[in-house]
Amino acid sequence: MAIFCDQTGYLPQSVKTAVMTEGRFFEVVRVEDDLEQTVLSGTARDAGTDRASGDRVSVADFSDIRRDGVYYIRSDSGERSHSFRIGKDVYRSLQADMIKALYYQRCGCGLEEKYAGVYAHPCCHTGDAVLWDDRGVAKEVKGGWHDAGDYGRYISPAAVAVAHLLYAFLLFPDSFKDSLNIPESGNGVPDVLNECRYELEWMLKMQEEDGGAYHKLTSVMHVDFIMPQEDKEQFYLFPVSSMATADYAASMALASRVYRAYDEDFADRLYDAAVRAWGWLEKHPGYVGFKNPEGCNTGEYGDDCDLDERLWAAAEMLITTGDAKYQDALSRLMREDLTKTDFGWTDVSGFAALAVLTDPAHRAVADIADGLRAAVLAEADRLAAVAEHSGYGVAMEPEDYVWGSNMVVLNRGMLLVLAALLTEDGETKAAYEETALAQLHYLLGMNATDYSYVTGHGEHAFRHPHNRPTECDGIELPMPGWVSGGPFKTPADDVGRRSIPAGTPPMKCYLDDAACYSLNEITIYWNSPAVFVTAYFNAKSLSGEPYEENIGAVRVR
Ligand code: 9MR
Ligand code: ZN
Repeated sequence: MAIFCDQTGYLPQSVKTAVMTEGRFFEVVRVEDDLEQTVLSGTARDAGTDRASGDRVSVADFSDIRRDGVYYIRSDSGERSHSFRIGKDVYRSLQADMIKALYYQRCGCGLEEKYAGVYAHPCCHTGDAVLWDDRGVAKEVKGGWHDAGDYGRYISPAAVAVAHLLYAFLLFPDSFKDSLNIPESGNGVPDVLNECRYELEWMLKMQEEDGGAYHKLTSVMHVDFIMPQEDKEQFYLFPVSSMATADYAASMALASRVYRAYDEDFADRLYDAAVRAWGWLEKHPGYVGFKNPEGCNTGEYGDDCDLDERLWAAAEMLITTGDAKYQDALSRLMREDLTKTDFGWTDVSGFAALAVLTDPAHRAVADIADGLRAAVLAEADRLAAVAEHSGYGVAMEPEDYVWGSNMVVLNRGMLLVLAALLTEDGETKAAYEETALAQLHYLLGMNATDYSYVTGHGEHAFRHPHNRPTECDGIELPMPGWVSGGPFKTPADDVGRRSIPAGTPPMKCYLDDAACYSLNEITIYWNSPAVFVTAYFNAKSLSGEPYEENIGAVRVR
């Protein structure tokens, strides 16, 4: 028997639940100094058998407790949960750490002790890259974030990660006031934008003369577990793909809007890159895919459809430029059979909805906006129903536990946040928010493995990410703030395959083992949606409801 809770904690005004796998009677104990006091007792609600975990569960509701403090939950059979906090700032350092984690991925520069502490290391990956298709051509493409536990850098994941963060900043700016202690801190620009700029400056180098964006910048094979500065492999610029170029156009257009208020010149460079990328897309209306060449095992990020990427690009171009020609492109793409609600690297259609529906100037015609809004709300309702049937309150069906399932959880959290933003009716809005918050609770420990999937946050946080520097820096603990990929129903790495018996329920197919790259890697685009969801709740909790004001225009629609 066990009791699973959000190990970081709960906001005072929010719904608060924990999941018990046996037994029904529970007590919530408040801990202050050495004093323990039972502040609430009750009977957990039977929630039947949870399909994704196979667990028979009941749900303990302790929403009535609102007082700041440290608590834990115990059952009549003597089980106890990890301790957690109640307070309006419980997710504050979480958000900061999840953004700061990206700083540790910076490539092409040294990480100084002043900012990186024990994780400091010398400069890495400074050599020129050569074109995969024309080895005689060398280019300087230093910079950007290492994508994940490997040292590759890929355009689509980069575009998506930056977009999650920039939208979080645009919509919930009040939750981005903390300094991250990075080299640019104190320059008058919010640190989240400083950190994103490090990635964007690299992206600006990843474009060909004709506007196309290289699909990726990697070595041929992943290197062994060595520090980044020891990796002396040749890096290659792999061919342009239409998926990468459309993601590129979209993210550059979005970024030019965001940075305009801080740095006109930079915004102009981003704008120009976006327009040139769009030009490439116009000249190449057909799908231009990417497949890893024979013998290359670095990330592929393949995709057999580029229409959702083009849809996103058209939406961002329309909103950034106001030019009617993008309206036509957007209308045409809206007629394709595409989801409109995804925020992952393969399927980016949800960003088109985000762009159009949060545009204060309502640049998209009503037809388009109505179509997107209807799609968002329908998907939010579907997800709410899925979460309702999950014993853990998570909006995931058993088959949704794919490689990087925590990204799916968090992208769904984002969609629910967007639905809340679009909803006026107080009760419906609160229900969307509650379900969105439940996705964060799942991530932070209210799940069948008992792990908080964010390093350094929670009494039982995972500690062994598949991340090269973490494995070889000789430091016991990983940097705080990394989101694990999480359970995967059919593990693809040897250790995961060998150690997890066939038939294990999907939500339990997880190991906190650095060898498990398909279960426990970290990536920039698993952190970024977690920042988005967290930022919404921090904005609301730490400074009233500032987003109401920021997206006022949305609510009028
Ligand atoms: O996140 C990616 C996941 O959705 C795919 O199923 C998987 C296999 O193609 O690849 C993941 O991406 C990895 C990338 O290829 C290389 N860098 C590490 C990424 C995370 O595991
Ligand atoms: Zn590097």
